[in-house]
Amino acid sequence: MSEPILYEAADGVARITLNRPDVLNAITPELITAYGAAIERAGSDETVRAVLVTGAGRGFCAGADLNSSGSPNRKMSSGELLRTLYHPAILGMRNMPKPIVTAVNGVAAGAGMSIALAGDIVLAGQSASFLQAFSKIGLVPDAGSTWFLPRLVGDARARALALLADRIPAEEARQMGMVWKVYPDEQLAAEAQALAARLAKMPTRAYGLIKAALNASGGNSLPDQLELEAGSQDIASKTEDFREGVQAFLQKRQPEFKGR
Ligand code: T3D
Repeated sequence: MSEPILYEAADGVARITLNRPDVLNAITPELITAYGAAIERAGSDETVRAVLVTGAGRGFCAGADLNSSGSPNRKMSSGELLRTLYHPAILGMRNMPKPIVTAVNGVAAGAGMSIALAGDIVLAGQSASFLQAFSKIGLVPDAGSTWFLPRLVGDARARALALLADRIPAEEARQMGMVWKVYPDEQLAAEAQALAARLAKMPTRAYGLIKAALNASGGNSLPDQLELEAGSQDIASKTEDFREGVQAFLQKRQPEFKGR
């Protein structure tokens, strides 16, 4: 049986591929366990400075595998499964102090849509689509969808998406604010790789601080957020990359950031 997650790292970019193409990369406990481990591995590898997540075949991820989710033999309840396997993976993505590009190459449904939206920059192929499939089978959105969606698309759209479970084409998802850019399908992989490679050459420590500040902003008052920014700037302004960035500007050349 092939591995449910493929992991390769080169030139500062870790590429994580959801790999059950016959079932649109539907999530089994084995897949989400391996995915969480891959996220952790990318986070702790100092040579990795950007992460790219995509799906094998014609789908990104069809959410929980309904063969295993619906099985009466399953050992864990839904809540246990989410708490022990999905949450570390989603939180691992959000808390990783490195940028994550999710390249949505086909349908992203249910928890697969949550994984897509947990990326820092979401790209999509023209034929990709987004589907809050949960209510269609009598479930509620999980793996972060009720947190990500209102923030990305606003409350009215989040409610309609969750309640109606309509399949939203990539371009409409971009217009709603879920997706940064949409590319012709045949260009998506190269564009996503180029973007991840570009991010891997940027000031990684500042990126980590930017992610942390944006993560905190939803729950912070303006004074608290200003304080957090000042503290983050204290750290960023002491990095080698800041010194290099200023020198490069003054010398009218491109900076060579080392991620330190
Ligand atoms: O307890 C818990 O686990 C709680 C956690 C829940 C988290 C969740 O994510 S709940 C939501 C689960 N996902 C869904 O309900 C989506 C189900 N899939 C679909 O609605 C459709 O497949 C899609 C809209 C995603 C794509 O449609 P389409 O027409 O492009 O493809 P298809 O023909 O339906 O699917 C292709 C194959 O993948 C097909 O297999 P076959 O007939 O070729 O042998 C289909 O059965 C399989 N597949 C698709 N989604 C799943 C799946 N197999 C298992 N689980 C799936 N989720």
